[in-house]
Amino acid sequence: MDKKNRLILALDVTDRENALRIANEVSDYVDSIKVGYPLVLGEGLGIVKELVEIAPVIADFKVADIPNTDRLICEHVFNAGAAGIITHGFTGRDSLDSCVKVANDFGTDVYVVTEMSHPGGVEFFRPVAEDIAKMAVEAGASGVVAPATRPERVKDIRKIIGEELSIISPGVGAQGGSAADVIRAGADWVIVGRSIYNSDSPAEAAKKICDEMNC
Ligand code: FNU
Repeated sequence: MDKKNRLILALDVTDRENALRIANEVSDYVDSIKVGYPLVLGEGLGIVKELVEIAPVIADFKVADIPNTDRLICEHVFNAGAAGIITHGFTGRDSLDSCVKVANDFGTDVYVVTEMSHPGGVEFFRPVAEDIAKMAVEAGASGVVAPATRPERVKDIRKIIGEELSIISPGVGAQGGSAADVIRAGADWVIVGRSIYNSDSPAEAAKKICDEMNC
């Protein structure tokens, strides 16, 4: 992903019309658009084919299954045109290897969740986040997902993964995190949803976050 704006839009609206309108409005300010279950279950995987005309798409399916099922999911997502996919890591190395192999075949990216950004994200993830980050490096993932709500954890995870892997970081705005703080802590991109797509002016909201990150 080209690092121009350091901003990834989390497009969790559920209908095509709003999705395309918002994506077009913010396209100058985002490096990628993240789609997940809300939009794809609402509109089908075909929405990815439409969105890639506007910006590269990351599919946030938090893939977490056996290697064969993971492979099938990744193939569908990359055949639809996505440039990247978010997977879980707690399913183990063989499952992650399966996703990375498909991504390598397509020339696309795998981002592995280390510790989730919501309050419950510390309950089970906290003790394993570092191990998952290490595994992401060893498996040849492109990057990891780490919480903007806890910049200190982004710092910890950056120490483990080094400079080669990217950190994409959700939790800015609606979840309480600050874009400038988490970029300073070592994140490469912030992922922002509600603060942009619920705004009266998504473009202005996106621009404001970009401006904040010139830190
Ligand atoms: P917003 N997301 C997250 N935390 O929030 N993929 C994680 O730990 C994680 C994610 C996603 O709060 C979430 O599903 F691994 O409205 C949503 O799509 O700004 C987005 O990041 C945050 O949305």
